[in-house]
Amino acid sequence: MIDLYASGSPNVARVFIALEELGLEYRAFPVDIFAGQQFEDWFGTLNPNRKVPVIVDRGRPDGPYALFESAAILMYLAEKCGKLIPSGNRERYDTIQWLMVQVTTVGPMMGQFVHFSRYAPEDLPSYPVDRYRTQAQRVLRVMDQRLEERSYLVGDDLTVADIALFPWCRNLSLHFGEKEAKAFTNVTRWCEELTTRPSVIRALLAQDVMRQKSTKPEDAEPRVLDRLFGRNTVT
Ligand SMILES: N[C@@H](CCC(=O)N[C@@H](CS)C(=O)NCC(=O)O)C(=O)O
Repeated sequence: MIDLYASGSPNVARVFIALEELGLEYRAFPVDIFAGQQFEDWFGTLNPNRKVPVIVDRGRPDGPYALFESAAILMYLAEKCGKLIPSGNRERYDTIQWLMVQVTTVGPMMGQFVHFSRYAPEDLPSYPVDRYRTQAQRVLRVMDQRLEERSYLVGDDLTVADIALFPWCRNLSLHFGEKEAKAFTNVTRWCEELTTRPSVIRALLAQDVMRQKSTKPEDAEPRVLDRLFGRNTVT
């Protein structure tokens, strides 16, 4: 049994997708980020970095094991089941390479773009939001080229790299507008295909349940938002 500490965010969606794709037995527990639950003592013992997702694998012979960072969780689950990471040396490192593109570029650039577009003070110059938009769009073009020649990022089969990158990519029209999003033709085709997979449909529904059980960003108390966003405070 895997326990997943979750929210309704893209970083958590990828873990729901992997659990569903691998057919693992799991339970999901919402952590109410916009109510500041990640700062409670019990959560710090699971993840000292105080972010979701976290999993606890309760099925190990050597006792429960807690793991955080969504990409590390994807690799752990894939290796546990011997699926979603190819065994051939080149394909394996191609998978890790594209997983790293999520960790180092798509995740941080999209995350900061969304932060500055939604939460920055209105009088802030447009430099940060422009910078994160162009950097996100640049790496999306790289992905788009890669997907021109293959069904998935590594080849003909789904890997953890696709699962890691899909949650940010599936909402491009929401972030950049329909016209700009559609220009990423191959990313759009790949997202549409992934969206119809039964495991992805189940995962996104499970993610939605987490969202419904949590405080909405617009209802968060200002002091929680300040702490969450690290405004003038280090947590
Ligand atoms: N690199 C981390 C990012 C995790 C992350 O940023 N989680 C957010 C939810 S999307 C969170 O828990 N934020 C709470 C906070 O920053 O206080 C991962 O991929 O797991």
